[in-house]
Amino acid sequence: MRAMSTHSTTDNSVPKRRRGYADTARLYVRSGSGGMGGASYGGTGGDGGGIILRAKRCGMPLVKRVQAENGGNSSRKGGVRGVSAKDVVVDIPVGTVVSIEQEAGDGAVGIVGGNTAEESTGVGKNSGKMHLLDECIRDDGSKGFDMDKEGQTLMVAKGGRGGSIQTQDYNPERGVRRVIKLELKSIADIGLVGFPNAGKSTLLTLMSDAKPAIGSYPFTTLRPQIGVVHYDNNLDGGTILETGTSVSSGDLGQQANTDNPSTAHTQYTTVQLPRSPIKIADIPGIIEGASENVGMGHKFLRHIERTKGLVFVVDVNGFSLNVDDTHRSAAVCLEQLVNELARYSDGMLLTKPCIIVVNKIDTLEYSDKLASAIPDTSVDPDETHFKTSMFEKLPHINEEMSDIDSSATSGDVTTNTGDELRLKELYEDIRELSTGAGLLVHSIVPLSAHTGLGRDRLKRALRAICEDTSGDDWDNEN
Ligand SMILES: Nc1nc2c(ncn2[C@@H]2O[C@H](COP(=O)(O)OP(=O)(O)OP(=O)(O)O)[C@@H](O)[C@H]2O)c(=O)[nH]1
Ligand SMILES: [Mg+2]
Repeated sequence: MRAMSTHSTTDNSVPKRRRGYADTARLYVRSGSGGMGGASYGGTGGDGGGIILRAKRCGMPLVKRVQAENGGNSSRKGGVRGVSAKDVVVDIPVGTVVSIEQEAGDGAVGIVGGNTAEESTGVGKNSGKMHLLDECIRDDGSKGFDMDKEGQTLMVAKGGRGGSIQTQDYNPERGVRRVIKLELKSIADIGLVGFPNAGKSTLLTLMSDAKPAIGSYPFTTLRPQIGVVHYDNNLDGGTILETGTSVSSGDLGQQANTDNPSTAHTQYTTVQLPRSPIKIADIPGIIEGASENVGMGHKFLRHIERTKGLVFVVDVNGFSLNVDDTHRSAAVCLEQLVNELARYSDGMLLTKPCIIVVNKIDTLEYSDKLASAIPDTSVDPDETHFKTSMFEKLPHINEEMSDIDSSATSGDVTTNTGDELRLKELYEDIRELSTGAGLLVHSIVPLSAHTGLGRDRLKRALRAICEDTSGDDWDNEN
């Protein structure tokens, strides 16, 4: 069995928390050519190293080029059998679709034969057979493969076989050079995470056309549901595209006189492009201990691994699983959720931008006034990119916003109610937690999935997250 070396994305030096989640990547791969055989004494050259992709729970590889060594030549003195080169293994995220973007060179491409994958490496011992990209033909005739199971391996460039009695004139086969395209499949743009009963499915119903089951008992949702949030151009602001038309100045509405620019002027029509809809995944509730497989366990978190962002949904009144269970405040629920997510796949879910929805705000006194006291940070994605937590820019609710009772509930409410204090405290707790955990919080959205209060703010925040150019830029910024 041949040795292998690994280009693991977990080995690089980019800090875990700030690594971006690029959806696509290109990888130039070059497998090694075989070594020369020895015609006069029947010697066999070593095989060239191959390039293998392995599905793991990780980000896209940061390397752009991967090259394997050539096999050693056969020699009377050094060894009748030349030394075979190591295969190179590159880890890529589970859920990546691999295809060939470009073949490089001429005769170097598509060499059939060479070492078989099973022989060449010990990779994927527990993950079944190694797949060979050259043998994975899609319906449209192109070569491509979906890496959707953890541990799956795919040989994307085979090493050339060493020259031997079986090859013409003992000449070796050459390696393969090609550009491989890696694309992450995504089931949804946004994932909802929260304790059971927080109102995730009710929120999905409010925001989208989905009709998930809703129940006043924990674990109503048993499998992921997808809802599509549509954006109305007039209400939600479509992209304005300006198109120019040259029109003869003395003859508006007639044929444009483009031959004589002095008499022509430009008229603009504005066109609103529709905002693309956003897909939201509602998954079963998570409770503390999920990483040890309590409740529904982590089974469903993989459905939100490939989203652009997360929405943490907490019930403003907190949560208890049953009457005998300890009651947890909304802030404690959020903390436990964050802890559970941190234990999942090295905390990769916490690298995504997120929104924190404080749901069931309608159960508070003066809910709409209280809701407006929480600053709206749903910036237009065209104007600003948020690469760090918005909380770093948000005011402390006590300092700059003075008191909720004067700024938000002026008029009919003059004193702090218990609800006001609770919301203030929650805001500060969330700020502390998100700063401590390094969350990329876009905003806190006070919401009532029942009455629709906060719906537009959430829509804007979702759009800001989805339209923000994520990915590699984040690495450079942080
Ligand atoms: N008062 C109030 N009740 C709500 C609100 N949103 C949801 N509820 C209620 O909370 C309960 C749980 O709602 P679900 O949407 O099923 O909660 P979930 O988070 O999907 O729960 P699981 O599927 O068990 O994880 C239901 O009785 C809802 O009617 C809200 O904004 N206000
Ligand atoms: Mg549900």
